[in-house]
Amino acid sequence: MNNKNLCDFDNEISDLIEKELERQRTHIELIASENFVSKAVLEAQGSILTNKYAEGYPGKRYYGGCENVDVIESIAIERLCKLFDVKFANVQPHSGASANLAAYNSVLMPGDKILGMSLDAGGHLTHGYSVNFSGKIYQAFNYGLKDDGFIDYDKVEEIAMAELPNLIVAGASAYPRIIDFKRFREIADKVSEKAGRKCFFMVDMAHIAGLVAAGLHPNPCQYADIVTSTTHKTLRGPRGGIILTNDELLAKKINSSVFPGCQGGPLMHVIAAKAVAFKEALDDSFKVYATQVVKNCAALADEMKKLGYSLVSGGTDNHLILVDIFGSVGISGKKAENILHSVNITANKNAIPNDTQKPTITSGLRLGTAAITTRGFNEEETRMVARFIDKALRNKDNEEVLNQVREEVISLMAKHPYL
Ligand code: DSN
Repeated sequence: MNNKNLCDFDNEISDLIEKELERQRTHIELIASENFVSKAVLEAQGSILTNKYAEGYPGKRYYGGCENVDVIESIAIERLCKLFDVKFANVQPHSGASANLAAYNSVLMPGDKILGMSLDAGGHLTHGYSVNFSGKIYQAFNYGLKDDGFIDYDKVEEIAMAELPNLIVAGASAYPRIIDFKRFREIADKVSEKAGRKCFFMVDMAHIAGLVAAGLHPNPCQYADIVTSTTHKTLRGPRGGIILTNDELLAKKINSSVFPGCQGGPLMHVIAAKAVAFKEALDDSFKVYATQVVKNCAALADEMKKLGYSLVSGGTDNHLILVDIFGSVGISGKKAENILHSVNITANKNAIPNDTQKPTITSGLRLGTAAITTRGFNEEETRMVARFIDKALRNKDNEEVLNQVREEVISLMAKHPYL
């Protein structure tokens, strides 16, 4: 076996990892779904647990030698249940999309109807988009936003009562406001009554999981039949997925749907890293962190508005804002993303409601504060970020100004080291 360190054996890959570390150290990270994990999470994820096959669940595996990984997975489940005050959890989904696939598969048959937020309103591919499995296996219906940028709950109810979906999904990738899970539950219950069969209510809380864990957003677990999430966004864990429920029968169906329904062997190194991240999120310091994420986002929204930018819904309650960049300064989302990249600011173009630009161009820019808050940014530094963005966009053809902004970004990041 090759016993060399990575840098000695494969300096091509090793150099690229070093370059990526340097990029992460020297750029302001504003992608709302990204974050920086701790050394402890990295250590668990990079561990020898990657060697182990453990198809099945703790105590009921299809392979021998699972005595240690059984305990690791049980600890991850126990911590996760405590974190979200929920009875049952599955920590095996490889990603948020896998979690959603397994969740749907646990209660739906092909051809059943699902109702989710449309992609251009801030929803997710797996909530019924036509080119995704969710829009192909199931009959998908969409809801959107009112003109004020808030979810149109009355329209959700109207569509739901007309189409009688088997499942309603709430949750978003680019929605800056608190989601009224109680209202969704009431709508699902009305559908169940009219249809004479169950309409399941599922929440994909991937973006806001860290805020929910810290008590800064209502917890969907008390309203939804099934809650899915990723673990790597505001929750600040390794890249992966989870599924939660308070219903014992559903928990059994979810477990069979994850394995053997949708996945084979679980990634035990990732599950160990999830357990470490859940321990971090249970600590009081995580509440401090998540509170600062929200404060920083409010500061970002306020400063962007002062600088003349229009925000979808007029502001934010959570970790992200959606800027109508085309409407504000006549620059498309794609162009804005490129200009910001040139000054070491990383963000992503995003469609806005009723977008006039193509999905590959967009009118919007999504900005999130989870990652910069991990790096220790306070509200004043977050306001500086807004001013950097403004300066870069308004001087997009002036190399001298762009170089100056890049230098300012690099010196700000030097005050907030990573690893
Ligand atoms: N790609 C994620 C995001 O950026 O929100 C959603 O899966």
